[in-house]
Amino acid sequence: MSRSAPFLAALLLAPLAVPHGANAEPARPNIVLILADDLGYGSLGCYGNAEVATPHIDRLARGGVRLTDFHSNGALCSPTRAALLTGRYPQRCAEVPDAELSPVFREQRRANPVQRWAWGLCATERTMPAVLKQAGYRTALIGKWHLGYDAKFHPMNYGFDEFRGFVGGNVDYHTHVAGYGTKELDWWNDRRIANEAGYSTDLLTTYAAEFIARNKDAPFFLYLAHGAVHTPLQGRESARKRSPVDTYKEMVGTLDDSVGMVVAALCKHRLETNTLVIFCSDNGPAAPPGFAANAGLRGKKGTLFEGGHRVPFIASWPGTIAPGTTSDAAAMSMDLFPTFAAVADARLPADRQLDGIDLLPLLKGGAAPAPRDLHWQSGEDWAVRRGSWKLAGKRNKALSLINLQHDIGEADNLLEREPALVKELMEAHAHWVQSIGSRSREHETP
Ligand SMILES: [Ca+2]
Repeated sequence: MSRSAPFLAALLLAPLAVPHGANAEPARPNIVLILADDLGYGSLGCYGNAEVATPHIDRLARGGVRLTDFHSNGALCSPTRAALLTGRYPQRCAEVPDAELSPVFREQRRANPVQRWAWGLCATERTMPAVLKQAGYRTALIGKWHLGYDAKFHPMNYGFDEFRGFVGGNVDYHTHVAGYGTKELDWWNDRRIANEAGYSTDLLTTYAAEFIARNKDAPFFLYLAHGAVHTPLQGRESARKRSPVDTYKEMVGTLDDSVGMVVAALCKHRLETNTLVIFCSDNGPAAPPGFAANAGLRGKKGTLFEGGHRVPFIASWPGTIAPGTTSDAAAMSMDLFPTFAAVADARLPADRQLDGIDLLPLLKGGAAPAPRDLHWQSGEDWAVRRGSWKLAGKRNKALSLINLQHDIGEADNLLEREPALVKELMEAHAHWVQSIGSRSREHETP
């Protein structure tokens, strides 16, 4: 009796341990997107950096798939965020006609046509949060918006149920005052500006954990867009004197702590096997000299060398994505919208062209996506990628042809040796520019 009782108890309890009973509808998966700001390709332990400690992000990578050829759509913050939320090249959707702007921003634009404050995500765009919300998801932006400052560009106009964070490019990590431009408080609770004491990365993490707890019984989409590791260089203890590199390492560490706490919140509410977690960055690094942020890639934030846009990407979904895998398939920020729509079984907008593709089959271990060209444009600089070839240029002139398979450091310019390929890729770029109606500029300063 004493030996059979635990066995009997185990049998009786067994059905309770199954997440979804035979008669229950399977819960729809949650989606957590953690976006780091200005985090370089080589700035994490799992991407070969031996100087920083990123145990939580490394564990996330060990539990899922890590991409080695993932790219931000832009070399700067805003273009990537526009692509990410629309599934489209940012050049399609980042401009707003004068008539749609409030007078103060219209005047700013007149005074300086490339002035960043006057631009934002077109109100007519169908966004990822709007589509997920329509499919029954609770949606939150916790962190950085950076897709327009005018009230008409407020993130809650684009499908987010909740917003905690800042609308600008960066804030002081302690005072939450806008890092440039207005110099005003930029710390929001939904549509109100409301400051709170605390280090911004930690505050955002707390909000994220609270959002998960509040929505544990409903499908949710959490877009945790950290300010870290964007400037200013500020650790948790602002008065402590350290070298810029040491402060930067601490900031990478705060990002890692955040990932650990978000994953812990999912585990606490038993959501880990029903939640897709993505971690990636919005562009290359702007790290202080002396920190090996880019694993030897050429260039950094703001350039169209690999160092400007090849970024870390990790996807974890225990039980659905095989642990400890890597893929060298090329993918881009704009692919996340179609991917999330597939996860949520949500309907993609039928009235406009999406440029991104569903990465879910790849993340689940399937074949690489069908071959496609990838394009970048930053100011007058542009690049096009076909297979392992990358042609980069400025205005109408091609400047370099690189075979990334043999030359990821972009040192060996093959422009003169491959004229036929250069011509093909020039034509591909020209066709792309024509197809998006680009005015060939990005409305942001680094
Ligand atoms: Ca950025």
